[in-house]
Amino acid sequence: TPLKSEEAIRSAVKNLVEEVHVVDVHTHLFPPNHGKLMLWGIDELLTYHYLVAEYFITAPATITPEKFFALEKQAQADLVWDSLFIQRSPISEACRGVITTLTELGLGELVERRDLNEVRKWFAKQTPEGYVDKVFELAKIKYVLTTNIPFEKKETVHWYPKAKEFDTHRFQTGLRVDQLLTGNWESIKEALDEMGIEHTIEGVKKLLEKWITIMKPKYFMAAVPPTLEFPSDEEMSTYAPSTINSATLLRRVLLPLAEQHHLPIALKFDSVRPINPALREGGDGVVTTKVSTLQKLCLNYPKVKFLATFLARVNQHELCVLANKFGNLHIYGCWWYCNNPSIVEEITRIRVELLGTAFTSQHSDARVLDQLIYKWKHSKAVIGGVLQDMYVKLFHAGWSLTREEIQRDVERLFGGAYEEFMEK
Ligand code: RAT
Ligand code: ZN
Repeated sequence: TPLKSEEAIRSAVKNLVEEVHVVDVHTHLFPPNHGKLMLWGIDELLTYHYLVAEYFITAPATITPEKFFALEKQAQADLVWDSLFIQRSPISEACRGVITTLTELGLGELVERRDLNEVRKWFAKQTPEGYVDKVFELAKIKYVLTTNIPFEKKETVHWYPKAKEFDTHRFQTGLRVDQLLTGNWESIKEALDEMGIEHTIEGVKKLLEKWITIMKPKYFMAAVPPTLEFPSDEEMSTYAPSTINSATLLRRVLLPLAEQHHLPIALKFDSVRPINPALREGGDGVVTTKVSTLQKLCLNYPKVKFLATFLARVNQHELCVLANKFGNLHIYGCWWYCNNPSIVEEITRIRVELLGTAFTSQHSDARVLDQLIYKWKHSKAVIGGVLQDMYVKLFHAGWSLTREEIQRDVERLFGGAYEEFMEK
C-alpha cells in the first residue's frame, strides 16, 4: 500500500535507513585470529590518526610527534583525551565519533562523568571475539571488506606459509597493491624474495597470482598517486618489455590480472602522501588530480570493472558524470576528509540526482573495530536525511511509493548496488 503523506514517507525512510544492514566496502579491520592487527578499544579509538593529527594542531611545542609516538599507547591516548575532550569540547567529527561510539555501547554515564579510567575498565572485560559480535550487531553490519597488503610482513605471516582461517562471513579480503602504482620496487622485491620468485614483470604477476589463491580477494585496491597518468600505447611502446615502473606495473601486471581473474580494481584518487611525514598515518593530504585518468581506464579496459572514490571535493561532480557514462565504473563512499556530515550531504545529493541508486553511498574506512558504530550512525543520519528529501520531491511530482519500494532502494545504496556491480 502506498504511503499517503509526506510525514509517512519521511518516517519510513528514516526508519529503513536506520535499520538496514550494510556491506562496508572498505575498512582496515582484521578478525580476532590476526592478533595484534585487530585494533579495538578506547585507547585505539583515541589514537586514531585523524585524532592524532587534530591533537598536534594545539599540542605544546615540547611534545613533538617523535616524543608522542615513543610513548605507550595508553599515554598517547591520555594526551589526546586531555587536550581534545577535557581542555576543549570534542566537536570535530572524529572527536564526536568517540562519544557516539561510547554512548551506543551503553557507556553514556561514564562519558557524562568524563571517566576515562572506568571506560578502560569496561573494555578490559571484553574479549575480541565477543566484541566483534557486539559491534557488528550494534553497527548493523552484514560484512566488511578488509585491506590486505601482500607487501607487509606483519600481515603476510598470518597467511603464508600456512593460512589461518578467515571469518569470511563477516570479513572479506581486498588485495591492496599501492606498491604497484607507486612503483615501489624495493618493497615488491622483498615480497618476491620471500616467495623465491624472480625479479621480473612476469615474476610480479606470479607473486600476485599466488596471493590471489591464498587470500581469495574480492577486488584489487590501490590509492592512485597524484603523479600517475594513464600511459598511452605510444608511451608504453617506448618501454622495453622488461622495464619495471608504475606505468608498466599498471598496464602489464595489474590490468591484465584484473581481466584474467575477473577481479575489479578499487581505486582511490586525490590523496597525497605524506605532506607532513612526522605525523605518520595522519600526515597525508588531499590534492585535486585529473578525473580523466579514470575515464581513460574505463574506456580502454571495458572488460575490467573499476570501483572508485575521490578525496577532493571539487572532483565529486565530474566523477558522477563519469559514472553516468560507464557501466564498468562504480562509485563508493565518501572518503576520509570527505567523511564529514557537510560534505557527505552534498556528495550524496549530487550522486542521487545523477545516478539514482547505482552507487554505494558510504564505506567506513574503520581502522578500529568500534569505529563501525559511529561511522555508520553518523553517515546514516546524513544520507537518510538526503533520501527523505528525494522521496518527498518524487511524491510531490506525482509518484506513489510503498515502504517495500523504498526498502529495496535503501538496500541498494548500502551494499546491494555494490553486490550487483560485483556480479555483473
Ligand atoms: O582514511 C584513512 O584511514 C587513510 O589513512 C587511508 O588508509 C585510506 O583510507 C586508504 O585506504 O588509503
Ligand atoms: Zn582506507
